[in-house]
Order: sequence, then C-alpha cells, then structure tokens
Amino acid sequence: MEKQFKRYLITSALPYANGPVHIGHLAGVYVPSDIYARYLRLKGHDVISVCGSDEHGVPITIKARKEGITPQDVVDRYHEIIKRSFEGLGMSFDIYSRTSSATHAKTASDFFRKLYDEGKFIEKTSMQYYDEQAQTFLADRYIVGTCPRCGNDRAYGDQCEKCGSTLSPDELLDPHSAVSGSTPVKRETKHWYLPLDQYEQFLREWILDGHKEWKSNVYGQCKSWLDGGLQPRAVSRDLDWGIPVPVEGAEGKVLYVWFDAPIGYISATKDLTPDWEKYWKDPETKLVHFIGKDNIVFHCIVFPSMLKAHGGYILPENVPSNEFLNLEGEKISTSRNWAVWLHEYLEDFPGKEDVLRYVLCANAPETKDNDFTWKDFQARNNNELVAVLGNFVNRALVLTQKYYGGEVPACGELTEFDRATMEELAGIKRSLESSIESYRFREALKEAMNYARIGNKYLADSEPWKLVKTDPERVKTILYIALQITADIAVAIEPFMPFSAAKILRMLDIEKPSWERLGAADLVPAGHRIAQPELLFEKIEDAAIEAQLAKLAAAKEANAAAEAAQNIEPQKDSVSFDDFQRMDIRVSTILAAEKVAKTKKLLKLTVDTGIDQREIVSGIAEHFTPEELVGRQVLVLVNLEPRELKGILSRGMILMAEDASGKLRLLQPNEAVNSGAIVG
Ligand code: B3M
Ligand code: ZN
Repeated sequence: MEKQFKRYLITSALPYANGPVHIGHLAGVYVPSDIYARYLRLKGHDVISVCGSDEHGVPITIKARKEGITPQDVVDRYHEIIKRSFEGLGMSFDIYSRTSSATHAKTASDFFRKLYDEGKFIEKTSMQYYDEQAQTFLADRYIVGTCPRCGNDRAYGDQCEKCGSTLSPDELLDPHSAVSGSTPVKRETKHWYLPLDQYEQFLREWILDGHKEWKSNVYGQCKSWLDGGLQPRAVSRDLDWGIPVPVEGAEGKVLYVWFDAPIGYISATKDLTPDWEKYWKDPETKLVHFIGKDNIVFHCIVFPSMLKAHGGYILPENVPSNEFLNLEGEKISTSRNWAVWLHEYLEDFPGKEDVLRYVLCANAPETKDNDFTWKDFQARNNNELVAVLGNFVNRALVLTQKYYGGEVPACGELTEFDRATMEELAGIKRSLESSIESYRFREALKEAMNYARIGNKYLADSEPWKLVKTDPERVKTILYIALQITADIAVAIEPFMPFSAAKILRMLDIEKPSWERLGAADLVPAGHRIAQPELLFEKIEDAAIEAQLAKLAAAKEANAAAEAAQNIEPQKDSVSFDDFQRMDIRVSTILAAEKVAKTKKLLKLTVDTGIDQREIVSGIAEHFTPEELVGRQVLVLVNLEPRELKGILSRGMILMAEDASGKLRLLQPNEAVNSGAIVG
C-alpha cells in the first residue's frame, strides 16, 4: 500500500531573475508541476504550489555590470516579466514570491545562524583570486582566460563555453579579471562549508534504499554523486549581492545562492500562509520538488542535507526532473538567443496558451532529451487539437443546438455499442490517475485525449446526422452520451489545458465537476440548456510558423556576426615608416566595370587614379555587380607591380575591408575628393 498523505506541498525550481523564461524551462519544470498541482486540486486535496524568482547569484551581478544598472534593477525587471508570463500561461502557483523579499532574508539568515550556532559548518580559509584594482574577490565567472583544453581565450573560471569543459579558475591560462581587466592575485579568504561527507550515510539510506521509485535519471545521478564520495561545500561567497552572512567577521560575504535559493521555498510558503509549518514540518505532508536535471544535486543531496542538519523539516518524497528540450535540433541557449521565450510566445500567439502547454507536454523530455520544432507545434495543433479535440467538442455542441435548440435531450435505452463505448471511457480514469501520480505526464495527456478520440469514433460510427431522419429517438441518446463525454473532457484536460477546459464548461454552461465525477453518466443533465458553441482551437497557418522560423534564422545570423567579430586576425609584424611611405595609395574613381569573360570572380575595372586612367583586375565579382561600382571613389594601391591576369594587364589594387566571414566592403573617402589625392 502506498503511503497516504494529508496534504501536498509542490515546489517548482525558482527561475533566475536574470532573463525571461523559455520553453526549455517550461517543458522541464513548470508545465509538469502545474499539471500535478491542478490534478491534486481537482481531486480535492489540500495542496499548495509555491515558486518565485531566484534573485541572487553572480550571473545577476554580471548582467547588471554589463548593462550599467544595479542588480536590483535586473531582478526587478525580470521578476516582473517572469511573473506576468507565468500568469499568462495559466500557471496556478498559490504564490510566486522572490528571494529578495524581507521574509526570505530573515528565513535564510536564521537558517544559517542555527547551523552555525550548532557547529554544523566547518570554517576554512583558502586562496582565491582577488582583483586589486577593483578591490574585490572574483567569483569564478568573473575570471576570464585561455581554456587549457581548446585554447579559447574567452573561457570563464568555471566553464569554457566553446568546448563545454568544466574548469576551475586555477586551470585558466593567463587569467584576468572581467571586472577591471587587470591580472588578479591570490588572496586568503575564509568561508563556511557544509560537510556533505558527514551526510553520506543518511543520504544513501534515504535515497538509494528508500527511494528506488524515483525517476531513473534522478536516482542515477544521486547514486553517482554518492559513489564518487561527497566533499564539504562552501555555503558563502565573497560578493556584494546576496544575503549577508549573519556572523561576526563576515563583512563582504554573502550566503551562496544555492544555499539561500531552496530556502526560498520555505519563505514563499511563509508569505503565503501563517499556517506554513504544517506544510514543512508534518510528516503527513507530501513534498515534491519539480526541477530541471541540472538542479538534481542541489535538491537531492545539498538541500536535504541542509534540512537534516537543521532538523524539524520533512524531506521531499519525490524530485521529478526532466531531461532537456532542444529547439530545432540545437541546444537552447540564452546567450545565443536560441530559444522560444514565453513572454514573446504569449504576444505572438494570443489565445493559444493551451497549445503551447499541450505541445510541451505531449513532447516533454521525460526520459531523454527531446526536440521542439515549429513544424511539430503546427502539426500537433492542426492534427490533434483542432482535428480531434476541437472537432469532437464542436460536433457534440453544434448538433445539440441544431436538433434541440441547445436543450440536452433525454437518454433513452442504451445499445450494445453505447455500453462498449462507455466501458472504454470508464477505463481511462484509472490509467490517467496512475500516469499523473507517477509523473508520466505525456502518457497521461494521451489518456486524456482518448476521451476525444473515443468520442469522435462514437459519433462517426453512430452517424446521428443520418439517423436524425430515420430514428430521431436514437439520436437523443447519442447526443446525450456525446455531451457527457464533452464534460469528461473538460475535467480530464483541465490539468493540461485549463483555458480550454474552462471554455468547454462555459459552452456547456455547467460548474466544474470534481475529479471523482469523471465518467459519471449525468454530468450534463437532460433538460439543461447549453450555451452557444465557439471553436475551441483554430488552425495555425504556415505564415505564423514561418515568422517564428525567421526569428530563429535572424538569431542565428546575429550569432554568426558576433562570432565573426570575435575572430580578429592577430597583428602583423611591424614595418618601418619608410616601408609604409613606399606604398602609393590614391583616391581613384571607377569609370567602368565589366566581368572578365569565363571567370567567376574577376572584374575588369577602369579607374581614374588622377595620374592616369588604367585597368585593374579585381577578384570581387561575387561581392559587387559592375553597376554598383561605376562612379564610386575607392582607394587604390597604384604602385603595386603590374600583373597579367586573363590576358589583361592589371595595374594596381583596390583596397577593401574584409570581415571574418569573408564579406568585402569598399573603402571610400567620407566626402568626395579629387582623384589622385594621396592617402597616407
Ligand atoms: N535558479 C537554477 C536554475 O534556474 C535555479 C533554481 C533554484 S531552485 C531553488 O537552473
Ligand atoms: Zn575550451
């Protein structure tokens, strides 16, 4: 027998308030957690779902520095964007809090202080990079240098983004500070560490023996951490953004963001209800953390050790975590803008919140990384939501209007076929429940959609539109059943697609039935009058998809340009002033241009150098048409040794600027000048 719980506490990873939320976050964490919370509420459980912005940590200070604003400005901006976009998507958090709140500062500070007072930390000094010019210790991210693995000279002290290696600041060659650019020195600094090694035994028993039911990706990661042996982890940092370490002699030190952030779940609960303790301290509460796979160690190893060290708190019953969602075959990347941002989606597709929820759940990376493509998004909308779900609901409602003026007909005697259909429907509830309760939401969504599939088949096979002429009594029963299925759908899809569920209920003009009534034979009673039907889903046209693909293409182009800008050729060996003086560069005017026959790249240009008129053969035919060149002023190296090309004597060279992508641009004086003017 599975343990029964009195209440549920659901947490969703707190998004960093240094950028908006994208579909990867949604598919990995938020869509699943909302499905779970809505389902439990429908079942009538005592459940709260908490979330909030994670507003501390180095990336926020980096963003602030880059934009010349304060970290507070950064988090204020993104907290708003994230909160609003979550609301737009119908996320049903009972509270969306933030870790810069006063409640949180106190909660996290007290938590640290208790552990400190009880001697649960160890104090250690170590040598860390210090920027003497800026007078600050440098977080790993603030140290830039050359990657020892791939030679990238823009690697960070914690990671090289070019080759993906995890680094430590000591491995970087030629390290320098991202704050001032100066070369940092090593300085001694003191920090507090949570000795995770002391919690190994507890963790082994609790997870490896006690939670074999956890998803294999989560369990597997925990096992490999534990098998690798745990080390003490620093829980403080030298930084001026965060919650101050609440002990004497800790000036300039703050709590490490991964120490304070999970405590944010507790603070959020406090902000939600004065009754918060029963959710955190009563073993009859089921605590479930929804997180992304890069957060597993913090939620399964570090935070439980913190809770254990503190005492008095319950531990999570489960930590469902998904794999990653890719976008059009590539890793989602915030810095490369390779993402579908929730707030932009909501603007681009108003009224289609459920479509995104549907697609992200139907295609969720539950057991392996998965790919989001706009084509698949369109196909799922058009072939599943419109053609199956919308179509069934629409037919049931429209036929009821048409035949009975919207009044639900009475159910007559059931046929064999009716009974078989209802039996099939009755089976769905159980498997839907077991899928959701074991965090298999893709499977659950398929089950929920089965109501519509079966409904469609029921109507297609019984053909009420034909029978209405020959057996009108029978049609009443058929539509009565079709309307009950419609109501089933409203209940079953609510966790997944709350907007559409509400719309169906409005069209049926009934109150939301409880989950337990799912499958009941009288959800929409005979004689009740339904409202006017509207379309539940609309087809998504190619143009909308192409616009999204164009957005991604633009991001790709911008990335290529940015990358090209980084690949600057190193400086050439120096030349003497005399060497330079020997080059005779003149402003010249192009008088004529034509392609050199039988070549792809060559143009024959006739130029007025001021000295004479001459011909120059230039390999620029793939970059410029003859027409766009004629009449332009350019710079010409006129004393370059003449050279014969394709039978033409070329006397000089047109100067061009070439970027790293190989694109050429002409150089011309900023205002017209006489041909022959000397450049130097
Ligand atoms: N802010 C990390 C992340 O978004 C983080 C989660 C905190 S949960 C306590 O990946
Ligand atoms: Zn590298």
